[in-house]
Amino acid sequence: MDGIGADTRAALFEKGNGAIGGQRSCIWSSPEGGCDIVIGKQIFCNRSLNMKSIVAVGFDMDYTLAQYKPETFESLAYEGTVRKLVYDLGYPAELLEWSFDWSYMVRGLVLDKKRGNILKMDRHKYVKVAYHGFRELSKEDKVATYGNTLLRDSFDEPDYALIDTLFSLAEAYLFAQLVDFKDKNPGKVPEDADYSHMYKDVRAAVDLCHRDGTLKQMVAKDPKRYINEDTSIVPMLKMLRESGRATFLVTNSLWDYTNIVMNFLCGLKPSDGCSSSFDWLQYFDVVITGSAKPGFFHDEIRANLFEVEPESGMLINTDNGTPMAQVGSTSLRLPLKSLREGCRIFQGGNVGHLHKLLSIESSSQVLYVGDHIYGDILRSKKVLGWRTMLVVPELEREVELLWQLKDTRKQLQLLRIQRDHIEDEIHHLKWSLKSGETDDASKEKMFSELDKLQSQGEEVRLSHQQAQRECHQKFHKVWGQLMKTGYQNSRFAHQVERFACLYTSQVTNLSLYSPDKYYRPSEDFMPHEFDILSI
Ligand code: U5P
Repeated sequence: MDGIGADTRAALFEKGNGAIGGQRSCIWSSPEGGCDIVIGKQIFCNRSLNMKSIVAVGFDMDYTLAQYKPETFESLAYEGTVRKLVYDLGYPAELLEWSFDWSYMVRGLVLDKKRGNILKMDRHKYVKVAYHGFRELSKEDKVATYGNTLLRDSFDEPDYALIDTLFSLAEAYLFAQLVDFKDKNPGKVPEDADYSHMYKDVRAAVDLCHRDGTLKQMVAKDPKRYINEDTSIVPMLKMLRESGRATFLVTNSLWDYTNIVMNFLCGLKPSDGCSSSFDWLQYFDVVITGSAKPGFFHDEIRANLFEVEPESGMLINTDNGTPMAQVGSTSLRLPLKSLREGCRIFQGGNVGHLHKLLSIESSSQVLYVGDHIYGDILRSKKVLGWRTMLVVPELEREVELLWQLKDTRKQLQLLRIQRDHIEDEIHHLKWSLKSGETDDASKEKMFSELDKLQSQGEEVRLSHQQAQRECHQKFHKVWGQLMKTGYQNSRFAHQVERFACLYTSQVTNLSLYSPDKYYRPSEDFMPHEFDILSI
């Protein structure tokens, strides 16, 4: 690992490279001969990225640098939302008795707002798993509702909602509960509240919890309860800066909250009596709060840029009637007494402002790390041409399980091949019998062969189904594997593949690799090709 100090490296490896569950079962050896990396912490590459051409690395904060604990944080969002539904929007008080299973919903699901259904689909938008509230739809109902290919390209707003951030897990669960509740107690939900209306209420109430202090005040009081501590964030930021890259933060959170969360992540807790410490700013060149992503990524959108005075949180208008006159020029630094090591803090603005602040010449020199396909990754890559890395915390467990279940998965593939083979033989035999060119003795033999094949086929089909169900449930009891739907990539996986140049389970995995690494994707394979290494 070139370019990293020994202390930084030690701190990174202590956390990052420990075996999971005490088993060093799936260690990946770097082809560069550098180090072994636990498979759950690897950075996976969809599109070549040479870190040498990256001059600035940017980070989203919430659910990227700050990993919230869903069991406490999303529960808080859930409880706050229920209270708003009951006290502000007229939903019955019995909702207050409900409880939240934070592990039930997963990212990548799609809510059918009108029908009250929750769907998991593959990359062709074929709906493979469908629930109405918490009741699984029968295959017939599923096909009748979603089987029409013409319908398939319309799984989008406004009739559908995508559960594509971890922030959405609570609202998806509450939506399912409300659908069940309305079906069983039609008179108890507010008049005119159809499923879509209920979804709208839930969405608005969740959003309000994020904006009115319901959540943030609680997190500020006790960050440790809601956010995972991560001692490898500072070494990672140091490593990037030591390697000569500029670092920046672009978050939709406002300054006061950003400061609390970043203090916590960088090891400065309010209990140390330094709630207003700004030491963490030394790890960044620019911090943009209240960025209003994804709009931030469009530089044609005029958004005022304000500089933030860190101590008071006051905003200073940098526009002064001549937008960007000061921002673009290094000689015109604002005379802020609290400026730390050149790090400047802003609110609002757009990507054009950021590029000028960092003297970015080409957008392909920027790597941005985020957790939200739509909010962080899709727009920044598609609109702007930034290089992107998606943080998918679910991946760590998923790849561990893929490894653990390798024998079962192999078995599944074999059963699938066997099933296809038997089906082909059956068709062949049936066809020969139909053609009528065989004598009676041969026909009799063929009939008995057909019987044998049909019962064998049924046996294989059942074994395959059973193994598939077991495998599915090991990943998630209801929705199965995040990145797969049956044998196809899930819709979520398809989006990861299309929009994220890199993806990994945790942002700090960046520091397990050289900051100058050339990330290269594995070879693409079409069904007619074969992996040369597997023969
Ligand atoms: N947030 C909302 N409404 C939501 C979900 C999240 O306002 O429905 C807020 C979070 O509370 C956080 C910000 O302040 O958006 C996420 O910012 P980022 O760091 O991911 O950009």
